Formats: sequence, C-alpha cells, structure tokens
Amino acid sequence: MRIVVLTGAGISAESGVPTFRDADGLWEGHRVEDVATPQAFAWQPDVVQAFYDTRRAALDAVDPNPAHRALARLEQALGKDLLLVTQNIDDLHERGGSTDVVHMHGSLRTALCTTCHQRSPVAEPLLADPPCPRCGHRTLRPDVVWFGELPHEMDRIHDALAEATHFVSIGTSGAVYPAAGFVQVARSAGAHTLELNLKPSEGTGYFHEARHGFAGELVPRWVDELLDR
Ligand code: BJW
Repeated sequence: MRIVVLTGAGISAESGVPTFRDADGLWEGHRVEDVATPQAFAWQPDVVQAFYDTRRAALDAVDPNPAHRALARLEQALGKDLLLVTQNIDDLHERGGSTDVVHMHGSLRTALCTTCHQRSPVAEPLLADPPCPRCGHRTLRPDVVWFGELPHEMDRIHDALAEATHFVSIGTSGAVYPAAGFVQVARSAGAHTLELNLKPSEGTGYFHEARHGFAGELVPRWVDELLDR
C-alpha cells in the first residue's frame, strides 16, 4: 500500500480553525483578493500582515483533533509509504504527531524574506516589521502560497501520486488547483480514490468512493479499517 492523503481546511474545522468557503468561513469578512494574492500584499501590506498575524495568534488556542491524530497513527504504521500533503498553513498535523508533512501552501509559523528569499521562524507579529534574522532587511512576508504563486514540493507530490495505490482527500472543497486535480492524477495512475468530507466537494464525481460527515469521525474509522486489513 502506498497512500497519498491530501487535507484541507475541513480537517481543522473541529479544532476551531475556520474554513475558507463555508458559511462563517475565514474569508467571509475578507474578500479573497484583499488578502490572498501578491498584488494585495503589495497594495495593502498592513491589512495582509494583520490578517495572518491574527490567524497565527489564534493557533495557540486550538488543539489537534482525532482526525489529525489518526493520520499520525497511519504514518507510524506505514512510514514512507504514506505521503501526507496539506493545503493548511496551521501546524495541527505536526502537533497531532505527524512528522513528515508537505505544506504545499506554506506555513503560518515561518516568514519568507523577499530580499534574501530565506525562511525563518516567526518570533513576533509581522505587522511590527521585524528584521529578517538572516539578512537584516525589514522585508518579511507571510510564508504562504497565494493565487498565482507556485505551491511547494510539486515534484515530490507528483512522484507519490504516480506510485499511489490509494489517494484520500479530506476536508477540502476541491475549488483550488493544483490540489483539486490530484484525484484525477492519482486515478489515472491506478489508485483507488476516496473523498472524506462534510459534504460533496466540487470534484466529488472524480472519486471512486465518497463518505460524507465529520472528519473527526470519518478519518479515525477509515484508518482503523485500513490498519485492520
Ligand atoms: C469539513 C468539515 C469537517 C468543513 N469535516 N469536512 C482556472 C482554472 C483552474 C485553475 C485556475 C484558474 N484560474 C487560476 C487558477 C489557478 C489558481 C486556482 O486554483 N484558482 C481557483 C480559484 C480556480 N491556483 C493557483 O493560483 C495556485 N498556483 C498555481 O496554480 O500555480 C501554477 C501551477 C501550475 C502547475 C503546477 C503547479 C502550479 C496557488 C493556489 C494558492 C491557494 N492559496 C490559498 C491561501 C493560502 C494561505 C492562507 O491560508 O491564507 O490556500 S487559497 C485557500 O484555498 C487556501 C486553501 O489551502 C485553499 C483550499 O481551501 P480548502 O482547504 O479546500 O478550504 P475550503 O474552505 O474551500 O473547503 C473546506 C471543506 O471542508 C468544505 O468542502 C467543507 O464542506 C469541508 N468541511 N468542516 C470534514 N468538520
């Protein structure tokens, strides 16, 4: 068994992290183009820095849920035969026990320097414009992937999709590419494809199988099934 798991905002919803596109979602109070593009950052850096500073601060008040912990159990059982890819910029997979997580849309815990292009841990709000610990320039931005930017580790993800026997998508609306296209890549490479989501995603028709409900219930049950086999 070689499994690729893709997670989205829905896996962290039961931990209290808002999703993007559900009612009362994260972007209800923010137009996406106000915060999630490089152009928005160029025009209104303070608004964007404050948005991510607030989300980073909120992370300290939430904990991983049974879905994150179940995926950590799966990693313990499968080792390198599992690739866990998340679109989330929170650190709940790591705090749930996963040790090898591909953060394809970046991370709230690090900053990216637009001068030296190095990453560094975020020690204080970026709205305060702290210097880059590597080069000293006050040119740190959130280390996240905005629309029009290239997601991280695409080669590693595509290699794993090409070899996967199972592809499982958890808690994502299937609205954002390239992640939304992984199901078709995996399926055409011969993998069994499964969606675990609160409701049918935009791409639900591409999956061999779909189970709808809370990730905190569906994911531990699916991991148990797999490990019992
Ligand atoms: C639960 C639950 C519970 C709730 N249990 N489930 C036209 C066609 C196709 C593509 C494009 C196009 N025009 C432009 C593009 C490309 C563009 C794109 O996809 N645009 C779309 C709007 C169409 N993509 C890009 O620009 C990407 N880069 C790119 O394509 O580069 C070129 C390239 C070429 C070739 C190879 C590789 C690359 C970059 C995309 C960057 C996305 N960035 C964001 C912001 C990150 C920083 C931040 O967090 O602020 O990433 S946008 C936002 O959406 C965030 C998320 O990771 C991403 C996906 O959201 P997600 O996780 O699916 O959340 P929701 O809220 O949408 O869904 C949650 C789901 O959970 C729902 O279904 C709920 O029902 C469910 N749920 N509670 C289980 N308890």
